[in-house]
Amino acid sequence: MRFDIVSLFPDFVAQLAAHGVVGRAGERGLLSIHGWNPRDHAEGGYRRVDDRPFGGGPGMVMLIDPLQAALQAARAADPAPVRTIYLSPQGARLTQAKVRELAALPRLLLLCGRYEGVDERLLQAEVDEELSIGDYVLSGGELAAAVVVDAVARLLDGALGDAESAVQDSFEGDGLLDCPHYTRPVEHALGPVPSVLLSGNHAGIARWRRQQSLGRTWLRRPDLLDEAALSKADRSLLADFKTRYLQALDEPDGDA
Ligand code: 9D3
Repeated sequence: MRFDIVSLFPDFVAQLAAHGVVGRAGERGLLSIHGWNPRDHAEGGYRRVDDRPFGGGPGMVMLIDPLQAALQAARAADPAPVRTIYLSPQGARLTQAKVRELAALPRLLLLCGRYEGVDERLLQAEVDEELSIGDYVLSGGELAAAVVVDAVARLLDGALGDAESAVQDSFEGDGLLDCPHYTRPVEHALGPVPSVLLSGNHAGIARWRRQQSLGRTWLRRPDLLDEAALSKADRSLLADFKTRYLQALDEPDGDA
């Protein structure tokens, strides 16, 4: 899969391509990342890429022409059809379902804004889709583009090692949060490892993990529980978790 990133910060793109799952996927030839700097497509000695907003107000707005030229150069660099995505606070929220959709495409062209944003006419003419990564304020679209690339890259066939598995993760599997994890030592000043995990009873371990996943989702992300398809056994595990959780709240010195 090919990613093109239009950004005023080309170093950022290089960093993204050099590390982690994304870097390794690049080394394995599963993806490539190409940066395009609108400043390289700006006219005149000053190489302006922004100007003051019509109507007044604070901040600057990115000019149409350098962005359009950068987008066109990126598109022309490869014949595969490309979806153009603008990362912006006004976009639809990125979800794992959207990530899966994007991972099936041959190319993505990611447009990163800076300053107050981009001239609306450029967006109307050149952008297929607008995405946000969440309800908090970033300084620009670059970190959001990195999130998109990372989330998409790990879904590409062969991107994850044997130990890593996309299917096991929250949101990729059954829409529940993950269970707690423990490793050595068994005895530690911070507490013991739950005995069921040391029992060798694989059915018991699976049941405990499922119950922890259900219980933690109920406690921390009840919104996810509304969407999850729970079996009869799941509902009984969760009911038991709730009973024991509420009992523990009643016992002032309870460790559970
Ligand atoms: C403080 C400036 N704001 C005035 C009301 C508007 C604003 C402009 C540009 C807020 C943030 C930004 C830069 N953000 C992004 O480009 C961005 C973003 C984000 O801020 N949050 C979540 N997802 C994204 S994707 C791109």
